Amino acid sequence: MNTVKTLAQFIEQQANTTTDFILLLNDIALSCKQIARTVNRGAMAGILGSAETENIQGETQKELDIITNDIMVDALNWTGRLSGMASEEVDDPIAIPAEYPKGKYLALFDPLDGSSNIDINLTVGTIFSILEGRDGQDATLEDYLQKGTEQVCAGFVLYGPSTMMILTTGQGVNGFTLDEDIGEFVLTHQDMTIPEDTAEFSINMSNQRFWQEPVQRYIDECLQGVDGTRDKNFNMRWVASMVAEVYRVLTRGGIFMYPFDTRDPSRPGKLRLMYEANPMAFIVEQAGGVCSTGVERMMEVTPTDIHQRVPVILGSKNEVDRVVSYHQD
Ligand code: AHM
Ligand code: MG
Repeated sequence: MNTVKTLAQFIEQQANTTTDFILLLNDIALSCKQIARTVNRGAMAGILGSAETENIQGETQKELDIITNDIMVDALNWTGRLSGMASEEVDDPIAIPAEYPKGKYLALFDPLDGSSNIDINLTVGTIFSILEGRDGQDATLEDYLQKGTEQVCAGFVLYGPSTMMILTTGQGVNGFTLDEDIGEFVLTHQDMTIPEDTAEFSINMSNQRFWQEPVQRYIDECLQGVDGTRDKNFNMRWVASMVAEVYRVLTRGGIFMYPFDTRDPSRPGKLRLMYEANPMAFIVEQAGGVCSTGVERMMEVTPTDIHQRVPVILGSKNEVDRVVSYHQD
């Protein structure tokens, strides 16, 4: 028999899952289905382009950044399963309105990652991370500033040719595809693992002059191919959507880097620890890969700011280990 297993059915069968957690995940899945629909309607929904406001990091927000953020907040704030939320698009943590009950989880999310790809109709996604807070209490800023190792769940949803959710609760990584006919995410990619070796790298080469020596050295060796010390040719990809890059790494291996660069000393990298780097690190490690800042395991970075940025080097173990070793040299 060809049995269909939905996301909720799958999670229910995992060890140590509570009803509250299953329902929270269901709420997140529901909001991602709404986002998928909104993204899919594109220009028909009259939502493309800039909202002419800036987020805390000084970036112009797209209409869809705001719309998708509101979808998530509205789906999650009243259910009694969260003690608070934090979003890449909102300056301060988002409190649960006084009229609603508080639960024990904290949800952190980037509602629409890769949003520079919206206007050109390429893959974007939602990234989320679940931490435990203080049950029944309003979350304080300190409650959110936990290391990545404390995450109880991390996932991302890809809005691409098909809509997919990739998820870990610390028991491996599994992929679910949205079956539009039944409106459910169904298990399609069980126990995803990242090959230890790869000959494919992802980095925005236009920033090359700002990189530090270890990354310069690594990329230089890749570019030399069979004529250099690596003795093999490398391929390169850059989608400018972390969700798409990490999905590719999960399916065929690779190394993805948004490394430290010297453009702006106040920004040691582009990607955000709490909404992007930590959830992806949890997923990548659970799939057998590695995620590092270059000098520290990502999930052991002590957060000091909810919006802090970090250098990110992730993917196939042997390549990431090599870049980390260049940092040690
Ligand atoms: P965003 O959250 O504002 O969309 O920014 C994050 C994205 C990542 O998905 C991607 O890896 C990176 O920014 C691309 O940056 P760049 O445009 O510098 O290549
Ligand atoms: Mg992002």
